Amino acid sequence: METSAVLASAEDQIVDEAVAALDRRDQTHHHASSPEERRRNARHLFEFVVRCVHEGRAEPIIAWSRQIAADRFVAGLDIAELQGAFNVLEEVLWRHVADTLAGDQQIEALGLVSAILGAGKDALARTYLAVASRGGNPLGEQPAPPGGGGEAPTGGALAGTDSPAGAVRTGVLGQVGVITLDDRRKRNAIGAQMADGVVAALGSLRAQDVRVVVLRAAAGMDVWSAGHDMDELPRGRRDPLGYNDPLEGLLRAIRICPAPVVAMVHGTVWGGALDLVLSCDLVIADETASFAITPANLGLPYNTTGLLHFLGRLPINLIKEMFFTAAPLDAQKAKEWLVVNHLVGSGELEAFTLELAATMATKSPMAIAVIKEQLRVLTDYQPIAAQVYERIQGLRREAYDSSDYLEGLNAFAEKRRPIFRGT
Ligand code: KGJ
Repeated sequence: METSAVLASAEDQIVDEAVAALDRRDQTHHHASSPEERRRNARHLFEFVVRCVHEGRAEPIIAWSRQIAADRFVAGLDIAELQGAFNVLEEVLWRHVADTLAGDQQIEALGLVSAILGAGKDALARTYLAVASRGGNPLGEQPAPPGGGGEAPTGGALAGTDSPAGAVRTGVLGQVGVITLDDRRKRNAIGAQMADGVVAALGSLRAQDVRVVVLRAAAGMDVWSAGHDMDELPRGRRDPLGYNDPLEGLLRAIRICPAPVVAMVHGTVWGGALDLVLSCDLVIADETASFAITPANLGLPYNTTGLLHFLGRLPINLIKEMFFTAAPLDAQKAKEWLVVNHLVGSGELEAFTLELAATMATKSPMAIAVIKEQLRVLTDYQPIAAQVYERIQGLRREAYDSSDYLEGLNAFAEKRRPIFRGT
C-alpha cells in the first residue's frame, strides 16, 4: 500500500490526536482560534501532507503555507499557533509511521513527512516575516490598477493580500472569498505555480469558513487566462494532460470544493482555462468575454476527463465546433449556448457577481455542498470498458508522440502559424 494511502486511511485518528495535543497546549498557551478552527487547520494541514507525500513534492504545502501566513498577518493573527500545529502534527505522524510501517517504507515515510512539514514551516515563517517587513504586502507590489471588471468590491472592505508568487491573490468579503489571478506578464497562463496557488487559496478560504468563492482575473486584464502554460507542457513521449498535471489538480479542487465557485469573466478565455471556467459552478461574464478551446491549434490530444467536463455542460455539436475550429465563441453566443449563466455590462460585472455570491452564502451550505457533489458524481462518472479506455489512450499517445504536436509547441514558441502534416 502506498505511504500516502496508509496515512490517509488513518486521517480521523491522526487529526484527533493532533487536536488533543493542541488542546493540551491550550492550558499553557493562549489560543486566538476556536477549537473548531484548530481542528479545521489540523485537518487541512494533514490533507496537504498526504497530497505532498502522494505527489513526492513539497510545492503544494509551500504554496498553502505562504498563503496562510500572508492571510494571518493581514488578519492580525499570531503565526506561532500555526507553527505549533506543524510541530504537533509532525510528532503525531512520526508516532503513526513508526507504529504502522516497517523497513525502508518507514524510513522513507519519516524522511518525507519531516521534509514536507519542514518546507511548509519554513515557507510560513519566511512569508510572515517578509509580509511584516513590507507592511502587509509580500512582494511589495502595488495593488492592481482599477479598470476592466473593476477591483474594489462594493458594500464592504476586501481584505486582500498579494501572493508571494505575484500570481494569485485572495480576499474575503463577508462570507464570500475572492481569488484573483494576477500574472499579467504571461496573461494568466496556468502553470504549476498558479495552479497550486489557487488550490492553496481555496484551502485557505475554506479554513476561513467562506461559503462561496469567486474566481476572477485582476482588474484591467483583457485576457482572463491564456490557458495551460505552454512552457510547462511536456514535449512528447508523456501525456500532456495527465492526472498529475497541476491544472488537472486545480480542476479537481474546484469540482470537489464544497462551496460553490463562481467564475467572473472579463476578457478572453483560452484552452485549459475554458475547462477551468466550465468546472466552476456558475459563470458570470461581461461583453468582453470570449471562450476558445484550442488543442487543435497545438496538435494536442485532449484528455478524456476534460472532454467529460465539456459533455456535462454543453451540447455535443457545439463542443465539436469549438474543438475542431479552435475559434473563440463571443459573449453573446456564449450566452445563447448557456456557456454563461448571466451576461452583464462591464460596469456591473463585479457588483452583480458579488451580490449573487452573497445570496448563495445565506443558503444552507450543507445542502449546497451535497447537491454540488451529487451533480458532480452524476456528470463526471461514465463507465467504460478497460479495453475501450486503453484504445483511447493508445490513440492519444500516437497524437502526443507525433511530429505535429512538436510542431504546435514550436510554432507557439516561435510566434508563427503551425504547419500540420498529420504525422
Ligand atoms: N503559455 C505560456 N505563455 C503564454 C501563454 C500560454 N498559454 N499565452 C501567452 N503567453 C506568453 C506569450 O508567449 C508572451 O510571452 C506573453 O505571454 C504575452 O503574450 O513573448 P513573451 O512576452 O515572453 P502575447 O501573445 O504577446 O499577448 P497578447 O498579444 O495580449 O495575446 C494574448 C493571447 C492570449 C491572445 C495570446 O497570448 C495567445 O494566443 N496565447 C495562447 C492562447 C492559447 O491558445 N491557449 C491555450 C493553451 N492550451 C491549453 O490550455 C490546452 C490545455 N490545450 O489543450 O490546448
